Amino acid sequence: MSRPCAIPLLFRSLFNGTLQRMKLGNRNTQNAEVIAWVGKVAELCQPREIFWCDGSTVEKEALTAEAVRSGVLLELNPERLPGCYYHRSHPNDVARVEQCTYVCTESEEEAGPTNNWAPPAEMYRKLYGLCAGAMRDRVMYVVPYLLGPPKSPMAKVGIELTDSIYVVLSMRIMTRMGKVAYDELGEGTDFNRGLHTMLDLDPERRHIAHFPQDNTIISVGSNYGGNVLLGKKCLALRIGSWLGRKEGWLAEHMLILGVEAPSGEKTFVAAAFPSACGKTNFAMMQPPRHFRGWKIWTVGDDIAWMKPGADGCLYAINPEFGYFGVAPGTNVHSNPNATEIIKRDTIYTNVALTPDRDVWWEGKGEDPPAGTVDWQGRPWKSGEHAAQPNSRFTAPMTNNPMLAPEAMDPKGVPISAIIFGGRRSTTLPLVYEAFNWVHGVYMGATMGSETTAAAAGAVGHVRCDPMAMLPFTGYNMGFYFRHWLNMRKRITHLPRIFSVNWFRKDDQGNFLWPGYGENMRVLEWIVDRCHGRVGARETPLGWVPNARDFDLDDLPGFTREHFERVQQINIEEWRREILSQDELFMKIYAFIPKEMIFQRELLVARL
Ligand code: SAT
Ligand code: MN
Repeated sequence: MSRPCAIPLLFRSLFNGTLQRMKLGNRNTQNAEVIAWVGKVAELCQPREIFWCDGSTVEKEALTAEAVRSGVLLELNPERLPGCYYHRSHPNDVARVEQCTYVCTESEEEAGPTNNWAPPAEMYRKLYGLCAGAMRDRVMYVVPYLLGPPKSPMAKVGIELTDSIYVVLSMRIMTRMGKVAYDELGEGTDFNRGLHTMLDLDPERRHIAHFPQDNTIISVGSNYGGNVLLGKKCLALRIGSWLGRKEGWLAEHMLILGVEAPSGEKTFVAAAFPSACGKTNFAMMQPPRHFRGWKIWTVGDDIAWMKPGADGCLYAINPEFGYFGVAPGTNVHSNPNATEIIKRDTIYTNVALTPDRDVWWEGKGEDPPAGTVDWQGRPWKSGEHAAQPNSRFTAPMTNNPMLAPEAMDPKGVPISAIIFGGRRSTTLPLVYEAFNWVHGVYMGATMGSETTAAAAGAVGHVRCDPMAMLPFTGYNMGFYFRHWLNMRKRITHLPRIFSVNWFRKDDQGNFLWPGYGENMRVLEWIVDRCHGRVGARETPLGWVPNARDFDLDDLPGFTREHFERVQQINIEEWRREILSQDELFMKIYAFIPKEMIFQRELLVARL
């Protein structure tokens, strides 16, 4: 840094002035509701100070300096990784914790059988008890943020109160944080109230509780991204899906990308894959050389808010402003764009650290240099994880050279295709297309995926993860399917719906499809289908590409036979697949729309 002393001094003056500024009313907002609520929470949590964030660069520098001073962040090698910082979380706090995540609706039925439910009054009582005096020796930061582009009819304001400086700096990357949110809110009272305190990171006291009826979130006892960056999974998906049902739109665990053809034609698609199944890679894909003149534009890599427009199309915005991506496996082959994006202004969490203050993870490419320490700060030993499998980078989307200009458009982008995908080593072909919307909803509702390190628990077993939303639907999953079915009536130009699987393997465990940039070939077929330019063959599952139509040129070693194998439909495997859907269907049987049952019967009959 060019002025090593200036920042801490500035920081001290900012902090010393805080209480005084509070009294003077300099809170960056005059919104009475916000001020009253912050006062109420301060009374409960008893912070040493209150810091009202404005999102400015000066503030970022001051907070970063404080985070470094207090050991929360370590500055990385400024020549190689300018503006980048390193963070280690507590080893017991490295992923989302679904068993500690609650949806507190008035009735248990509203939360439904796939969510942990508790009565709101009971949960408030318990969490207020845990929060009482919890910030006594800490600063409480007031973090205003906007989800979605300013002036978008779909944008929403949230305010997170947190005692974690790591959360503040991460929220500043992940959302439009600061004054912009107050400007959007004005005198209004419609904002999400988020309260986060780390407590002592005791997993026994960890709770991530949602109160959809009050547009409120309380998260205690964690400092891991998905549990504490309340704009992300908590507001943008769990509360978002609840609001979406109420207001006639969809909050989905989907990337959004634009495909630009050599003709200049741009087609936007949204794709739902579960956590750590390649959404970020797909959203930033670089087409292989064979696709000269084609471009992929990223709108978002994790969350889509989609609403029917006046013209009858389905429009999507990315509510986020940054990427919270899985580090392991990120390299110039899997995601060349990301390797550029994360070279500056990035916070790394739980990756390994090299002696020259660079970062390392499994699948980065080269071997780690001698003296590398692992994510827990211990000398790394070969054969052990250097980076935690769910280690992450947090980087601003404005670093992305392929950021779609439309990502800033308040009206969003029109969606031509919706893609559902999972991580499946068997059964699921590379690509097929639904016969119609209702069939597509059934496909999404019954998708299964092998579990990953993004959530605490065993990895690698197949579980039903409808629309990749099992951990994120903030209400009854049966009602959620009904809402998807009902959307059909509100959209004149329905997107086509596809299923993809990049992860199918042969009996020896080798991947049958090269994946990564080559997924462009699948995308080309999908885009051509959307524009009615290519035919397809009917199968029991849906429409599949005619082998002659699927672009395999310039893909050495991959023949038509390989394509047939990755597309193969094995009737026995599919019978087992349908039986495995019982696990979810039985659980939500009382609420499941009958269309889902009929679709299943039709599939059985076709098989
Ligand atoms: O940890 S997050 O929930 O933010 C990321 C993910 O699991 O999708
Ligand atoms: Mn995600």
